[in-house]
Amino acid sequence: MINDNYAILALRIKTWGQECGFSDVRITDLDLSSQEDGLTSWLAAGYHGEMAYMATHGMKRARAAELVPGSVRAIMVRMDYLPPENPGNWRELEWERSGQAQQAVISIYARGRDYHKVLRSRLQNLAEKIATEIGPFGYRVFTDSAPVMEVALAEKSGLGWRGKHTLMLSRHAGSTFFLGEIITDLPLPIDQPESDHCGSCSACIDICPTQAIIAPFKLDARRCISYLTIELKTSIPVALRPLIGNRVYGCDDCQLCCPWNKFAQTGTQADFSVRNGLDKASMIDLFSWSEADFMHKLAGSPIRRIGYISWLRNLAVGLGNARRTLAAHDTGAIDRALQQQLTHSSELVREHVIWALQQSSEST
Ligand code: B12
Ligand code: SF4
Ligand code: SF4
Repeated sequence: MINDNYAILALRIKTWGQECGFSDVRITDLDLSSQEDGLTSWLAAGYHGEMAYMATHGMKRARAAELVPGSVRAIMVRMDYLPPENPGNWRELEWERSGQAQQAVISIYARGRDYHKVLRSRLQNLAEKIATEIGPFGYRVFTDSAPVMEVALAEKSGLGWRGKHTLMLSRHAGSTFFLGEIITDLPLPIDQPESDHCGSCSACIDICPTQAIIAPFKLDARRCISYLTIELKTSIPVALRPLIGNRVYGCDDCQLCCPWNKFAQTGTQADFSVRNGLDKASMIDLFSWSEADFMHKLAGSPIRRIGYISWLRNLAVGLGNARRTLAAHDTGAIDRALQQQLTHSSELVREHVIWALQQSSEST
């Protein structure tokens, strides 16, 4: 194919991408050598905590070309995830819920179907559409599934710029979207990066409950609530527990406060509609789920990946934090829920439940 034809193909891929449910599609080369120093120092500082896969893959994350032999480009996609039924004042509602100590706050991205499944199938549709038009070509689709620095690739492709919270931001869509890519051997023309629009703002750094954003563009994952409630499999450090509040799965605070998220786009995928009332659930209700309930109700949800033990651990921390906001005579329902799990077979669960029962308004 001659160059002009690749330029036309690139335009058509962008249109097909939109037909497959992506709000934006950009193309970049695979050179992430400028990220290698940053990645090395991030790993050397131990900011990845217990995410062993981050260390295992090491520099591979900055060498996307090694993932698919002969590959030269990444077709980067953005998929917006605010639930289709999203109310316009979603950010106010989210803040309100974080202030309601007994309500469970589950990160918005995790209230519907697992995005890995949704993006992978839409990316596969896009790749098959390309193959139908041009014949077989070399590719693999990824979303969060390969050791590759997706935000850095997306930044190069011009999907947006990297905010000081380290996430990708778009002037047209804020940051409430997932990234995915098709790594391919097609030598498509590349797009230009976007400039930085954070300016002097530092709202995300200031608001982070655990001060995980230790400097602009630099996150100590070990302090991030998303890491503590999703990635960490062991005991949550006691000093950080009170700061987690009622966030029982993930955290959205650094995005909720970001001025660019007034441009956040409602997703078009029915898959991201809220399931099981996870935007309105109380911690006591969720804590009463049996393991069978957890497995059944959360089938197809990203939350199931953490497993029932981490789920109970997180809820115990949230309930302990709620207990601290209540007068001693108002803690009855929480105490009963916690006491029922005091004999749980998991040492991890018991330890967090005991901690929770020790929290009281007098101890603050
Ligand atoms: C590991 C991981 C996490 C970890 C670590 C996050 C992180 N910022 O590194 C944890 C579990 C904490 C996490 C949390 C979340 N994640 Co996450 N995560 C990833 C994953 C798998 C890898 C990211 C990575 O490589 N981190 C490693 C470090 C080295 O990356 P880095 O920030 O790019 O590091 C650079 C800087 O540190 C810089 N640097 C280092 N030192 C210094 C010093 C100075 C002075 C400067 C300027 C720079 C600098 O250099 C490094 C290299 O460029 C990606 C998917 C993927 N495959 O890329 C999703 C991904 C980034 N996560 C995503 C999401 C949605 C989230 C959450 C919002 C989920 C939630 N609601 O709870 C939170 C947000 C937390 C946050 N503020 O980042 C999305 C982001 C989409 C978007 N709009 O950008 C991604 C892209 C997944 C996807 N496919 O959609 N995540
Ligand atoms: S996700 Fe929450 S804990 Fe993590 S950096 Fe953002 S505000 Fe901080
Ligand atoms: S809150 Fe401010 S500093 Fe943080 S990402 Fe948004 S614009 Fe950038």
